[in-house]
Amino acid sequence: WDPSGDLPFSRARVGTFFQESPMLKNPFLEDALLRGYLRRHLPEEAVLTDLCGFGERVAKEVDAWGRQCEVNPPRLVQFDPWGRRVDHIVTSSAWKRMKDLSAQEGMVAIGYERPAGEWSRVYQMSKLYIFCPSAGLFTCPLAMTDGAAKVIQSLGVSWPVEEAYSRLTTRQPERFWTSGQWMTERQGGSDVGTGTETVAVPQSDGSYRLHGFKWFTSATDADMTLTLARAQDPTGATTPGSRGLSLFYANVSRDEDGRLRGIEVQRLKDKLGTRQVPTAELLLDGLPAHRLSEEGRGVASIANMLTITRIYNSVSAVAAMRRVVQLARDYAARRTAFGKLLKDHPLHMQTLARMEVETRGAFLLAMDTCRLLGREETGVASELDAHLLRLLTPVVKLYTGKQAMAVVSEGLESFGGQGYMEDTGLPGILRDAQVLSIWEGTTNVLSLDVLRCVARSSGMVLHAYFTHVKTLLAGASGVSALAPAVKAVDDALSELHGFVQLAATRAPGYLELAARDLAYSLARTYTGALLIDHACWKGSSPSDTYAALRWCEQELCPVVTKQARGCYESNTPPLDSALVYD
Ligand code: UCC
Ligand code: FAD
Repeated sequence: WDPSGDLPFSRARVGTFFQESPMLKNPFLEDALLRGYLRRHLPEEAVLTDLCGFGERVAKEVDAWGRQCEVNPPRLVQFDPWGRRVDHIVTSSAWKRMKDLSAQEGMVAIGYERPAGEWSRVYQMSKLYIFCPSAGLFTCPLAMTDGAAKVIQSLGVSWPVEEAYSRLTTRQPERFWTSGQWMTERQGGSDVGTGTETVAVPQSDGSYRLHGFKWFTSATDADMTLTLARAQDPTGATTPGSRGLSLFYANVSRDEDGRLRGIEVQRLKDKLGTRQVPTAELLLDGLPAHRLSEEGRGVASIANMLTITRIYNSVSAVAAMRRVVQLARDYAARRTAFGKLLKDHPLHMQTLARMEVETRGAFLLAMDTCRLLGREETGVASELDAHLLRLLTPVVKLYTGKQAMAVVSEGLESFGGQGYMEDTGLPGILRDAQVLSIWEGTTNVLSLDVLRCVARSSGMVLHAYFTHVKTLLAGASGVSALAPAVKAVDDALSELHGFVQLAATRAPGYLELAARDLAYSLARTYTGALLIDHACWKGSSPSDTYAALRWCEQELCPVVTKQARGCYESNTPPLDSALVYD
């Protein structure tokens, strides 16, 4: 710098202040609730050491690979230079590294090795939770891989999937396979029963050839897939609707000329987010496949996969919230405005504290579902546990999927303009969060799934819900610091009970209109009880109590408020339609 300023050339003067960026620290050590939850339920040294070490690796090494996956998205090479069809999905080296890492770290394997007995799913999902926001969305194929292993295990079929199962659950990178989940076709992703056009043509050796068009197939570089199709009878006829669907297994393999067997990749999707993941449209033109389910039991058989992927979705949603809160609080200790650090502005801290409460509640709801899954898989689940797992799976997926968008969006704002800048990596968190409420069942479709499981259990599912929430509250009786929260949840529970009894006397359309609000009420009330229960634990902190109190200040049971306003009466649908199309 030339103070006299008379040199003919000088560097552009850009000032001397540069803002320090937020720093990612070990996500395990940074997370008081995660560590508290594990100390309470799974205090095994080996588990805590593994998670702490993995957290360190995520912060120091893996997060940068995740960023590479985002900036080097997959691309499709459809033809070779001489015009031959090759359909190569080219992925980044970072994406491949994620696959090896996932195998080595046992991201799927832990769920099947079960080193922590009934708590193994909690262990596995805690690891996933630490991994997710740095994983470059490799968690998407992991979810489907775990889901496929679960389906194979629960169907108890050995041939031809024994080998596949061992590869899906291995820790050896060179043997590790990932799976796809091809359900969605052009006519329907929610309504697969009507929307599936793919036919399965029986072959003389008992196998099938699939012909159809799969409209969304994520992580299409997978080694195998589970998919739905309609088996043809000897006359070539198929059964319409859901009852005509069967579950098929197919290898995604290449012939000696390097061409995909029975598949053409039509194109890769151009997506808002999840750009790290190849999502393709596939023409199935004679894909060799094996039927795994009984004929017509396709949807019921793939339901186990949906349970797993929906739980992964929930854990990913909470992890996205946690990541943005973690970075925001670090930034608040580095950024100054109006003469003091952001962390010293009470209004800014209130904003972050609200995000923290949302994140804590969502964490406990998701982990409780993992707890139930672990109990079911190790044969120690009571009937009540089984009902709760069925109910909570759609509830936690739909609730956390929506909350992730809200918290991450607020989180971006806490970085000011920098939260909007692509090269900070922050906008990608928001883009990737938007999908969480769409894939694996939209909010409305899952709300209807809640109704379905309630109806099909003849009330047992709700009975389990009420019983368990009451048990959780009972543990807090006499804890005066929590009394307002306990009262709020208790009141909400009574209101919910009243609503359910009233709704049972109304026409089916009444509950359909209430489905989303009911699911939210179930989520918020249950989560309130979990926060209270955690705050009652002897190792809890004052912040655990504060979080429970704050959570329970919100409207826990919106379905009752809306019901009182007549929102579900039969005159509302035409009014809603008239308003929308006004
Ligand atoms: O989006 C996708 C992949 C994205 C990438 C992976 C990301 C993973 C997360 C990663 C995070 C980073 S794959 C596509 C996902 N598609 C869906 O989720 C479909 C959404 N639609 C539904 O869920 C619908 O409700 C359907 C398709 C299940 C409705 O089908 P049906 O056939 O009309 O339903 P039915 O007739 O009610 O059910 C048929 C049978 C019944 O069993 P039975 O006959 O024994 O009574 C049901 O009880 O299936 C059973 N069933 C279930 N069982 C249906 N749903 C369930 C369930 N959720 N759990 C247990
Ligand atoms: P639609 O069913 O057309 O839904 C449109 C709207 O209508 C939604 O808001 C929905 O909530 C609402 N709606 C539908 N039915 C009802 C009802 N009965 N009552 C009230 N509201 C209703 N699928 C796969 O099979 N495999 C994949 O790997 C895969 N990857 C994906 C990756 C990405 C990035 C995305 C975005 C999607 C992917 N999907 C995949 C598809 C995804 O599962 C579907 O898009 C999703 O299930 C919704 O189906 P749809 O697109 O047909 O929407």
